[in-house]
Amino acid sequence: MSNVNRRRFLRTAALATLTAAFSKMTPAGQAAEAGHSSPPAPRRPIPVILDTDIGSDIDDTWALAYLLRCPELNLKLVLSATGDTRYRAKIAAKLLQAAGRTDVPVCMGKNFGPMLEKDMNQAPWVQHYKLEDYPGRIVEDGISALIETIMVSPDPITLISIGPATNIALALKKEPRLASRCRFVGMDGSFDVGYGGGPPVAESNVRSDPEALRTTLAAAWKDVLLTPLDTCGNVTLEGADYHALWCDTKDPLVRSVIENYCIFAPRVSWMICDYFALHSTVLYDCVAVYLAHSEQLAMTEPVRFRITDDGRTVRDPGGLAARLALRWNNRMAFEKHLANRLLQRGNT
Ligand SMILES: [Ca+2]
Repeated sequence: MSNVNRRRFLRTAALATLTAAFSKMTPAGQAAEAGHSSPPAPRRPIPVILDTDIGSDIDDTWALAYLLRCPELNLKLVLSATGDTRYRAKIAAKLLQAAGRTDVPVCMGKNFGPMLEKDMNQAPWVQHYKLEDYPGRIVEDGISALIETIMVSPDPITLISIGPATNIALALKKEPRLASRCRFVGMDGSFDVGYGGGPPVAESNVRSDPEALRTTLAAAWKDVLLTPLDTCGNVTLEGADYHALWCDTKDPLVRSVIENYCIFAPRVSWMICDYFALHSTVLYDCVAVYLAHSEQLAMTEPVRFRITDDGRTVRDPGGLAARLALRWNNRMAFEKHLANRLLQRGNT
């Protein structure tokens, strides 16, 4: 090759390399190269499982409705936890049906038999509802369904636990490897703050089954993130946003939540809930659903702690490890976000 031809060849080869490199760039990369910004590519929805004791306190019902309004989350199944898990599954199924989400399997966790009528605070809502009429899948052995869903998922599942950890501990005993394939996000504990802003207490989910939560948190999860009462214990909807939800009778999902609240309010035994036309109860479980897709509005920190036999969570340098959302960056912004999602006011 002559010198002229060699230079021509090298110039052509260099140009071809540059052209190839540029053509491999994403449109965003090309835009950035050209000095333009472009919106970030949307993230794939996070596959989640909801383990819930829906049917006792009303916050689980709000939390499931909120989850269904989060495009960041892809609900793979609902698992009912503790007590009469068939009663709880009926509420979940009817709510999913109202939302048009019968693609979501409804699975029953370990059934502890009939509950007292006075503890089934939403029973009238499902009095005539039959699980057999749910158009989607109903699974009696929910523990096996939980394990199978996690083990076959190509993407790590985020397990959202908003009830006692009874089912999860049972699943871990059957298949310990499931933890390494999941993130765990739970509504558990009370560290510096208790109910109503009082001193730390034995929080209900922990107190109901302390041993199950010990077993659960000792497993090798990809990540453990908890909202204790310190953050979830003071979230409510009120004022104009609550009024908008109260009046949103055209939305079958929101209407179902409000129907449940109207049934729950005069039945609940542990508080006088005569304010149900004006504001919600404390929506503890909604915070766990939020933390499954964002931590922007809360501050988290790693903490080690032990779980006492009476259900208290006590800091202990040699204890279980988790990240805790102990304080809000902006609780009011979270309440606004929650109302906006339920009211389908844009993707904020
Ligand atoms: Ca709950």
